[in-house]
Parts: sequence; C-alpha cells; structure tokens
Amino acid sequence: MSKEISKLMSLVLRHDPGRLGLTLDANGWTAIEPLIKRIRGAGYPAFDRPTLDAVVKNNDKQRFTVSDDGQSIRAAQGHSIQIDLGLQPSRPPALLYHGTAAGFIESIREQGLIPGRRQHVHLSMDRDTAVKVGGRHGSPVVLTVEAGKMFDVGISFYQAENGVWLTDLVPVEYLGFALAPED
Ligand code: HQG
Repeated sequence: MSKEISKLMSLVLRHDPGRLGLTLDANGWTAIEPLIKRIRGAGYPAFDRPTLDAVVKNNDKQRFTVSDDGQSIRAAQGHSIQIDLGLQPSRPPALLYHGTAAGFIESIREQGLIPGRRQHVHLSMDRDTAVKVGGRHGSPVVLTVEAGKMFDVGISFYQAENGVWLTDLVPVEYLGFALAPED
C-alpha cells in the first residue's frame, strides 16, 4: 500500500495537485492535513499522519520533504509544474551521471540533455543510480556529464533535498557517451 501511496503523492506533488483537489504554493508546498484527508478519500481510508511520516521516511529516493514546522510537504525534485524550489546554486562534483535509454541516444547526441516535461535535467551522483533511472525508459545507458567544467563556464547547478543534482540543460560537448552499464 505504501508504494501505491508514494506514487500517488509523487503524482500530486510533482505534476497534478488538482487530481486530489489540492494546490501547491510557489515553492511546491502543500498542507499535510488536507492531503491526508484527500488520500483517505481516494481509496485509502486508513491513511493517517503516522503512515504519511513512514512513507516519507522509508521512501527509497527520499522523494518528499516535510517542512520544519511539520505542517507542509513537497516533492524534493521531479516537478513538471512550474514551482521554485528555492535552492541555492552550488558547485557540483566534477563528474555526474545521467541514466537514459538506448533509444534516446541519437536525439541526445543532436540536442544534448533537455528537461523534457520536467523543470530540470536530473543528474545522479553515481553510476548505479543512473542505471536504475535509465532502466525506467528502456535498455539503460549511462552518460557522463562534466559538471565541473559546466560550472566553471557559468552554468548553474542545484542539489535537491534528496541529493539529486539539477541543471537546466547539458550541451552535448559536456557529455560522455562511452559508458554502457555492463562496462
Ligand atoms: C531523456 C526519477 C531525447 C532523458 C529519477 C530521460 C530522476 C532526451 C527522458 C527523475 C533528451 C526524460 C527524472 C533529448 C533527455 N532527446 N531524450 N535531447 N534529453 N532525454 O523521467 O531523468 O523515480 O522526465 O535521458 O530518479 O529519467 O520518479 O527524466 O530518459 O531523478 O522519483 O528524456 O525521475 O525519479 O525522462 O528522471 P524523465 P529522468 P523518480
């Protein structure tokens, strides 16, 4: 059940709050009490605050952040709706990774990495994570991203509350295509 609820929360907090009749503020936060009520009404009558706290705490990618006052929640990253996470730009590691699918490589070679329907391009700190991310879309391919060099020419990076690195786009000259997951 908690996996289903986690997916519903991702949908609502990243893409479609209206699905549960909710709104997000400019920074992506929504009040927890109404969210709990709406999730109960969506077919999970036993859902309550301890269950929500467990979903947040046990989430494999730490997808959700509870506000310091404990009253609000937001998705740490992955939004398609326009919100401002309020993250400070910071220097990324020299090398980051992007997991994608083999079928996208030709297009990525032409355009670089683009955010698509999301607000940012998402970059992983390690190859294993990138393999998993890419595998969601097909046969996984891991690209390297020369994030340090991008930063040095003035391209901004942000680290989400769950450690994922975000940037607006990755021009093709900073991408390395040599790595396949089985390398
Ligand atoms: C690809 C997950 C063609 C890109 C993950 C990706 C992440 C291009 C797909 C987060 C392209 C977009 C985001 C281009 C990029 N031409 N395809 N020029 N540039 N692409 O799902 O990065 O499990 O929107 O490589 O862990 O896969 O949902 O982005 O394959 O952090 O919490 O277009 O979502 O988190 O797919 O994943 P997505 P993503 P969750």
